[in-house]
Amino acid sequence: MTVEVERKFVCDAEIIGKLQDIGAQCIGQWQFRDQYFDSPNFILTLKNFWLRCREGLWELKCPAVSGTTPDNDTETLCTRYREITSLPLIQSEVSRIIREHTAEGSESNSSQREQIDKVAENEDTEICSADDTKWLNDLNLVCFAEFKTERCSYTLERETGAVRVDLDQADFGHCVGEIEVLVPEGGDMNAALQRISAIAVELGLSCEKKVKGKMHVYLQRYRPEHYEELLSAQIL
Ligand code: V4E
Repeated sequence: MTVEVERKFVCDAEIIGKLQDIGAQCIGQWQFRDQYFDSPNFILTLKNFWLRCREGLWELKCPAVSGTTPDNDTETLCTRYREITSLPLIQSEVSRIIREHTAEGSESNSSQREQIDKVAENEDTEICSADDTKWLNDLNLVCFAEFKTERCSYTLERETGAVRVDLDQADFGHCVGEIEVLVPEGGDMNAALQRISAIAVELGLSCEKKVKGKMHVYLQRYRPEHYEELLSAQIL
Protein backbone atom coordinates (compact mmCIF):
# COMPACT_ATOMS: atom_id res chain seq x y z
CA MET A 1 0.00 0.00 0.00
CA THR A 2 1.20 3.53 -0.70
CA VAL A 3 0.62 6.94 0.80
CA GLU A 4 -0.04 9.74 -1.68
CA VAL A 5 1.47 13.03 -0.51
CA GLU A 6 0.18 15.93 -2.52
CA ARG A 7 0.18 19.71 -2.70
CA LYS A 8 -2.41 21.45 -4.83
CA PHE A 9 -1.69 24.77 -6.51
CA VAL A 10 -3.49 27.36 -8.62
CA CYS A 11 -2.76 26.90 -12.33
CA ASP A 12 -1.94 30.20 -14.01
CA ALA A 13 -1.34 30.86 -17.73
CA GLU A 14 2.46 30.58 -17.27
CA ILE A 15 2.53 27.16 -15.61
CA ILE A 16 3.38 25.09 -18.71
CA GLY A 17 6.28 27.43 -19.57
CA LYS A 18 7.54 27.23 -15.98
CA LEU A 19 7.36 23.41 -16.02
CA GLN A 20 9.38 23.33 -19.26
CA ASP A 21 11.94 25.78 -17.81
CA ILE A 22 12.63 23.50 -14.83
CA GLY A 23 13.00 20.42 -17.04
CA ALA A 24 9.62 18.71 -16.62
CA GLN A 25 8.88 15.95 -19.13
CA CYS A 26 5.30 15.58 -20.29
CA ILE A 27 4.33 11.92 -19.76
CA GLY A 28 0.81 12.01 -21.12
CA GLN A 29 -2.50 13.66 -21.53
CA TRP A 30 -5.75 11.80 -20.85
CA GLN A 31 -9.37 12.08 -19.87
CA PHE A 32 -11.15 10.08 -17.19
CA ARG A 33 -14.53 10.00 -15.47
CA ASP A 34 -14.73 9.75 -11.67
CA GLN A 35 -17.71 8.66 -9.58
CA TYR A 36 -17.57 9.08 -5.79
CA PHE A 37 -19.77 7.11 -3.39
CA ASP A 38 -20.99 7.55 0.18
CA SER A 39 -23.99 6.72 2.36
CA PRO A 40 -26.89 9.21 2.23
CA ASN A 41 -25.78 10.54 5.66
CA PHE A 42 -22.10 10.91 4.53
CA ILE A 43 -20.59 8.26 6.86
CA LEU A 44 -17.41 7.82 4.77
CA THR A 45 -16.54 11.39 3.82
CA LEU A 46 -17.28 12.71 7.33
CA LYS A 47 -14.48 10.37 8.43
CA ASN A 48 -12.33 11.61 5.52
CA PHE A 49 -12.58 8.37 3.47
CA TRP A 50 -13.10 8.84 -0.27
CA LEU A 51 -14.48 5.93 -2.30
CA ARG A 52 -14.05 6.34 -6.03
CA CYS A 53 -14.58 4.45 -9.26
CA ARG A 54 -12.36 5.82 -12.05
CA GLU A 55 -13.03 4.23 -15.43
CA GLY A 56 -13.95 0.93 -13.74
CA LEU A 57 -11.06 0.94 -11.23
CA TRP A 58 -11.94 1.26 -7.56
CA GLU A 59 -9.91 3.22 -5.06
CA LEU A 60 -10.39 4.13 -1.41
CA LYS A 61 -8.38 7.09 -0.12
CA CYS A 62 -7.97 6.82 3.65
CA PRO A 63 -6.56 9.55 5.92
CA ALA A 64 -2.92 8.76 6.72
CA VAL A 65 -1.98 9.33 10.34
CA SER A 66 0.63 12.06 10.31
CA GLY A 67 2.19 11.35 13.73
CA THR A 68 3.09 15.03 14.11
CA THR A 69 1.09 18.24 14.22
CA PRO A 70 1.81 20.31 11.10
CA ASP A 71 4.36 22.91 12.15
CA ASN A 72 5.35 24.48 8.86
CA ASP A 73 3.85 25.57 5.52
CA THR A 74 5.07 22.45 3.73
CA GLU A 75 3.10 20.16 6.03
CA THR A 76 0.04 22.41 6.20
CA LEU A 77 -0.25 22.70 2.41
CA CYS A 78 0.15 18.97 1.75
CA THR A 79 -2.41 16.21 2.13
CA ARG A 80 -1.61 12.55 2.78
CA TYR A 81 -3.89 9.66 1.97
CA ARG A 82 -3.31 5.92 2.09
CA GLU A 83 -4.57 4.40 -1.14
CA ILE A 84 -6.33 1.02 -1.29
CA THR A 85 -6.94 -0.31 -4.80
CA SER A 86 -7.88 -3.97 -4.20
CA LEU A 87 -11.68 -4.32 -4.41
CA PRO A 88 -11.96 -7.02 -1.67
CA LEU A 89 -9.84 -4.86 0.68
CA ILE A 90 -11.92 -1.79 -0.16
CA GLN A 91 -15.13 -3.70 0.55
CA SER A 92 -13.80 -4.95 3.92
CA GLU A 93 -12.61 -1.50 4.96
CA VAL A 94 -15.79 0.31 3.89
CA SER A 95 -18.01 -2.29 5.63
CA ARG A 96 -15.93 -1.96 8.79
CA ILE A 97 -16.38 1.83 8.83
CA ILE A 98 -20.13 1.55 8.21
CA ARG A 99 -20.52 -1.26 10.75
CA GLU A 100 -18.69 0.79 13.41
CA HIS A 101 -20.79 3.84 12.65
CA THR A 102 -24.10 1.97 12.79
CA ALA A 103 -23.04 0.18 16.00
CA GLU A 104 -22.25 3.56 17.59
CA GLY A 105 -25.69 4.92 16.76
CA SER A 106 -27.57 1.55 16.83
CA GLU A 107 -29.03 2.72 13.53
CA SER A 108 -29.29 -0.61 11.73
CA ASN A 109 -31.50 -3.65 12.12
CA SER A 110 -30.17 -7.22 12.12
CA SER A 111 -30.79 -7.85 8.40
CA GLN A 112 -28.85 -4.68 7.49
CA ARG A 113 -25.99 -5.85 9.74
CA GLU A 114 -26.01 -9.25 8.02
CA GLN A 115 -25.71 -7.55 4.61
CA ILE A 116 -22.81 -5.41 5.85
CA ASP A 117 -21.05 -8.48 7.29
CA LYS A 118 -21.45 -10.37 4.00
CA VAL A 119 -19.72 -7.58 2.09
CA ALA A 120 -17.01 -7.36 4.77
CA GLU A 121 -16.22 -11.03 4.40
CA ASN A 122 -16.37 -10.82 0.61
CA GLU A 123 -18.90 -13.64 0.52
CA ASP A 124 -20.30 -12.32 -2.74
CA THR A 125 -16.98 -11.28 -4.27
CA GLU A 126 -17.66 -12.95 -7.61
CA ILE A 127 -21.08 -11.39 -7.87
CA CYS A 128 -19.57 -8.07 -6.74
CA SER A 129 -16.88 -7.95 -9.38
CA ALA A 130 -19.42 -8.83 -12.07
CA ASP A 131 -22.04 -6.41 -10.75
CA ASP A 132 -20.82 -3.25 -9.04
CA THR A 133 -24.23 -2.30 -7.78
CA LYS A 134 -24.72 -5.35 -5.50
CA TRP A 135 -22.16 -4.45 -2.82
CA LEU A 136 -22.95 -0.75 -3.11
CA ASN A 137 -26.65 -1.49 -2.54
CA ASP A 138 -25.88 -3.83 0.38
CA LEU A 139 -23.91 -1.05 2.05
CA ASN A 140 -26.46 1.62 1.03
CA LEU A 141 -23.85 3.60 -0.89
CA VAL A 142 -24.89 6.10 -3.54
CA CYS A 143 -22.99 8.21 -6.07
CA PHE A 144 -22.74 11.80 -4.81
CA ALA A 145 -20.32 13.24 -7.37
CA GLU A 146 -19.54 12.46 -10.99
CA PHE A 147 -17.32 14.45 -13.31
CA LYS A 148 -14.74 14.16 -16.08
CA THR A 149 -11.17 15.45 -15.90
CA GLU A 150 -8.70 16.33 -18.66
CA ARG A 151 -5.22 15.74 -17.22
CA CYS A 152 -1.71 16.60 -18.43
CA SER A 153 0.95 14.79 -16.41
CA TYR A 154 4.62 15.74 -16.05
CA THR A 155 7.56 14.16 -14.31
CA LEU A 156 10.53 15.95 -12.79
CA GLU A 157 13.64 13.82 -12.26
CA ARG A 158 15.69 15.01 -9.31
CA GLU A 159 18.60 13.47 -7.36
CA THR A 160 16.20 12.68 -4.54
CA GLY A 161 13.78 10.91 -6.92
CA ALA A 162 11.02 11.66 -9.40
CA VAL A 163 8.18 14.06 -8.61
CA ARG A 164 4.94 14.12 -10.57
CA VAL A 165 2.94 17.19 -11.49
CA ASP A 166 -0.63 16.91 -12.81
CA LEU A 167 -2.56 19.75 -14.40
CA ASP A 168 -6.29 19.00 -14.21
CA GLN A 169 -9.28 20.63 -15.83
CA ALA A 170 -12.67 19.33 -14.65
CA ASP A 171 -15.70 19.37 -16.96
CA PHE A 172 -17.50 21.77 -14.59
CA GLY A 173 -14.79 24.38 -15.21
CA HIS A 174 -12.34 24.08 -12.30
CA CYS A 175 -8.57 23.90 -12.98
CA VAL A 176 -6.04 22.79 -10.40
CA GLY A 177 -2.42 21.64 -10.33
CA GLU A 178 -0.97 18.95 -8.05
CA ILE A 179 2.60 18.14 -7.04
CA GLU A 180 2.62 14.53 -5.94
CA VAL A 181 4.95 11.93 -4.42
CA LEU A 182 4.00 8.33 -3.60
CA VAL A 183 5.58 6.95 -0.44
CA PRO A 184 5.52 3.24 0.42
CA GLU A 185 3.76 2.78 3.78
CA GLY A 186 6.30 3.37 6.54
CA GLY A 187 8.56 5.28 4.09
CA ASP A 188 10.23 8.63 4.73
CA MET A 189 7.37 11.15 4.86
CA ASN A 190 9.60 14.15 5.65
CA ALA A 191 11.73 13.45 2.58
CA ALA A 192 8.56 13.40 0.43
CA LEU A 193 7.39 16.72 1.92
CA GLN A 194 10.82 18.23 1.23
CA ARG A 195 10.78 17.04 -2.40
CA ILE A 196 7.33 18.59 -2.93
CA SER A 197 8.42 21.81 -1.27
CA ALA A 198 11.55 22.02 -3.45
CA ILE A 199 9.48 21.69 -6.65
CA ALA A 200 7.01 24.31 -5.38
CA VAL A 201 9.95 26.70 -4.91
CA GLU A 202 11.28 25.89 -8.41
CA LEU A 203 7.82 26.66 -9.83
CA GLY A 204 7.77 29.94 -7.92
CA LEU A 205 4.59 29.04 -6.01
CA SER A 206 3.85 31.31 -3.12
CA CYS A 207 3.09 29.89 0.31
CA GLU A 208 -0.59 30.49 -0.25
CA LYS A 209 -3.28 28.89 1.85
CA LYS A 210 -4.64 25.49 0.87
CA VAL A 211 -5.95 25.45 -2.69
CA LYS A 212 -9.42 24.08 -3.43
CA GLY A 213 -9.46 20.75 -5.26
CA LYS A 214 -12.02 19.57 -7.79
CA MET A 215 -14.17 17.89 -5.14
CA HIS A 216 -14.21 20.97 -2.94
CA VAL A 217 -15.60 23.13 -5.77
CA TYR A 218 -17.96 20.37 -7.00
CA LEU A 219 -19.59 19.93 -3.57
CA GLN A 220 -19.75 23.68 -2.95
CA ARG A 221 -21.54 24.14 -6.27
CA TYR A 222 -23.71 21.02 -6.61
CA ARG A 223 -24.05 19.44 -3.14
CA PRO A 224 -24.32 22.38 -0.70
CA GLU A 225 -25.75 20.30 2.18
CA HIS A 226 -22.93 17.73 1.96
CA TYR A 227 -20.40 20.56 1.59
CA GLU A 228 -21.64 22.36 4.73
CA GLU A 229 -21.41 19.15 6.78
CA LEU A 230 -17.83 18.54 5.63
CA LEU A 231 -16.88 22.14 6.40
CA SER A 232 -18.39 21.91 9.89
CA ALA A 233 -16.49 18.66 10.49
CA GLN A 234 -13.30 20.39 9.18
CA ILE A 235 -12.80 17.71 6.52
CA LEU A 236 -12.64 20.33 3.75
C1 V4E B 1 -8.84 12.94 -0.72
C2 V4E B 1 -9.95 13.76 -1.23
C3 V4E B 1 -10.64 13.46 -2.36
C4 V4E B 1 -10.41 12.34 -3.28
C5 V4E B 1 -9.77 12.87 -4.55
O1 V4E B 1 -8.56 13.37 -4.23
P1 V4E B 1 -7.70 14.30 -5.20
O2 V4E B 1 -6.30 13.83 -5.07
O3 V4E B 1 -7.97 15.70 -4.87
O4 V4E B 1 -8.30 14.00 -6.66
P2 V4E B 1 -7.52 13.57 -7.97
O5 V4E B 1 -8.51 13.53 -9.08
O6 V4E B 1 -6.34 14.44 -8.18
O7 V4E B 1 -7.06 12.10 -7.63
P3 V4E B 1 -5.69 11.35 -8.01
O8 V4E B 1 -5.64 11.25 -9.51
O9 V4E B 1 -4.57 12.18 -7.43
O10 V4E B 1 -5.82 10.00 -7.34
S1 V4E B 1 -11.83 14.58 -2.64
C6 V4E B 1 -11.43 15.44 -1.25
N1 V4E B 1 -10.42 14.89 -0.60
C7 V4E B 1 -9.91 15.49 0.61
C8 V4E B 1 -8.99 16.65 0.30
C9 V4E B 1 -8.85 17.69 1.23
N2 V4E B 1 -9.52 17.66 2.39
N3 V4E B 1 -8.02 18.73 0.98
C10 V4E B 1 -7.34 18.78 -0.17
C11 V4E B 1 -6.43 19.95 -0.45
N4 V4E B 1 -7.44 17.82 -1.09
C12 V4E B 1 -8.25 16.75 -0.85
